[in-house]
Amino acid sequence: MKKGFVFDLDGVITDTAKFHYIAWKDLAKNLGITIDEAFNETLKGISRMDSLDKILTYGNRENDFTLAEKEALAQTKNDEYVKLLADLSAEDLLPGVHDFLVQAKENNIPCAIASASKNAPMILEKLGVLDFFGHIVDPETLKKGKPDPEIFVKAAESINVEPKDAIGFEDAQAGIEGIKAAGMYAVGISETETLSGADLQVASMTELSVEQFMHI
Ligand code: B16
Ligand code: MG
Repeated sequence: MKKGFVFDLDGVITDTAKFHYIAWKDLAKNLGITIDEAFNETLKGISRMDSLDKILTYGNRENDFTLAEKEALAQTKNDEYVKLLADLSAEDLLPGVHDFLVQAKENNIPCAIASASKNAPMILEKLGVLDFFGHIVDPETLKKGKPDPEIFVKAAESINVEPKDAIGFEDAQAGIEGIKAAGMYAVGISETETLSGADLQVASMTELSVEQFMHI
């Protein structure tokens, strides 16, 4: 019966997609590949290496690089991405997030992060909210990425909550599918897209209160 909250990072806690986009766009350009914002949408929630593979396939260059070369390309992208995060601060929290985390703490509801990002701990620290989370799933430990439920099941277990008593928050379709496959309640957060399969969808976390999840 003990409730718990499991949050995606990019698109739920903060909007780092715009920085991923700049870094991927620059890397792709150097490889003779042009990506636009619509293509960037397809990279949301997708791991770094899977994102690179998608870009190379999009540019018909999927067979042009060895694994070592691809790892070097992913590192180059990450170096630029991390530089773009230099000024990240509490002001970059998405609306309603801080209030919701404070309410969760007041109600003793544990929170975990289920993000594909290896940069999650550093980003949460810069945003000033690291201490609200009992656990951050390390994406290196996963066999499969979203939409596989593994990351969400691990996140719930890490805070000693059964998946059926956990509420997951996601901005990407792959994430909603993973949350539902984990047997959890799914809250979709998106102003622009309809997230199919979500139990509840809102445009922003300002529309949510911890109280409404106490008895579901
Ligand atoms: P990194 P999420 C995801 O974050 C991003 O949406 C996705 O664009 C990115 O490729 C992925 O993290 C990996 O990030 O390169 O920092 O390890 O939405 O799962 O919080
Ligand atoms: Mg996301």
